[in-house]
Amino acid sequence: VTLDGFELRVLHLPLVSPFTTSFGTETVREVIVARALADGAEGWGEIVTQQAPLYSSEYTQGAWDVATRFFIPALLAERSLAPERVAAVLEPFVGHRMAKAGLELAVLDAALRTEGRSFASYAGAVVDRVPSGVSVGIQRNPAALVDAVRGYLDEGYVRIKIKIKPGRDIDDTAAVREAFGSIPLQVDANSAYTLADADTLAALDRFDLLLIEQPLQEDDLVDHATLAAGLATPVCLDESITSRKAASDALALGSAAIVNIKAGRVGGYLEAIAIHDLCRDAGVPVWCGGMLETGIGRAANAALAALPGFTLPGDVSAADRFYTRDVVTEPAVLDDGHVRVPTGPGLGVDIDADALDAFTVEKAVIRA
Ligand code: OSB
Ligand code: MG
Repeated sequence: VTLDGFELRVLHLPLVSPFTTSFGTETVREVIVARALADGAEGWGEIVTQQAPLYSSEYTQGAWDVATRFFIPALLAERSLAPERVAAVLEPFVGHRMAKAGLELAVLDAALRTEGRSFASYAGAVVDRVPSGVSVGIQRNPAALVDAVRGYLDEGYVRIKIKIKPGRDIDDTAAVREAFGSIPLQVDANSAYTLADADTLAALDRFDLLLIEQPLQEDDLVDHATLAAGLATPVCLDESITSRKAASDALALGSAAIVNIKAGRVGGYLEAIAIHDLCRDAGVPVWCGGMLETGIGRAANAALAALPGFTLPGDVSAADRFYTRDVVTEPAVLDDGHVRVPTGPGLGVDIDADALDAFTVEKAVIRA
């Protein structure tokens, strides 16, 4: 496509309830939406950074700065640019993978809309709906957690993930297991532990969890391998898997038996597909993670999760798990525990311009 420019917006979307993890509580989702202007068409992407660098080193204003100062000028300097070349053009810049991913998605959406082809078909989706799991934040106490989980099970979610942290792990997990029996259940520590906590983490083995997600720090691949060797529960990595190379290293070291794939964290949907392919060849199950996406990233995630190696339910929930109003005209809904894979051109979603404007707190247009 020939790029004419980009529009970036910072959005503030109120959450239906606070979302608490081991690294903090959010009540408003701050996120960047990118619009690529190309050949008279447009394409949409989402930069999934959060307001503060707590989950990863990236954060909204940092992504805004690197995108407007470096990435967008580099992309616009190319006269004509295939979406498959975006990563190569941005490759000299170190890191900032979420910023790269959001811009790549906008270019990809513009190109696919021009061709009239869906992202799902382009990516290699093999199903038209994906099973929907839900990520449940830390609540006031285990009883409140059981209430929250009950609500999601009643809605039809097929897999529950609960957030844990030191002091809010064994009792919370036990309460959910005891209340609901043998439901598909997993836990996510968001890097809150060290190897010194190995005994506590081993105590989770008795709950027959699908997996434990990211118990240790992002760069602790060797410690994750050591921990995994002593646990019955499979270790799944999220934060640590920043690229195809990191995924292949983690598999070689035995640091992960399962991989969470998030396109933002790995620098784009094309890199995410490559990690899917790598894990599939290695016989390692993957599932699609989430970053409280708007309808833009949520549509892309549903398509990604439809690839054949995504054999575990992902954090691909209905939009109303987080938001009362979305920026797309037809927000994702839960139907029989599944979310539909969009089939229209590009991401297959239409932007609700009024909603987008209502949530916008900062906007910039950069032209070629
Ligand atoms: O660790 O998976 C995570 C949200 C923000 C940052 C990190 C994570 C999460 C979630 C939410 O768990 C998943 C979702 O978007 O549904
Ligand atoms: Mg996680």
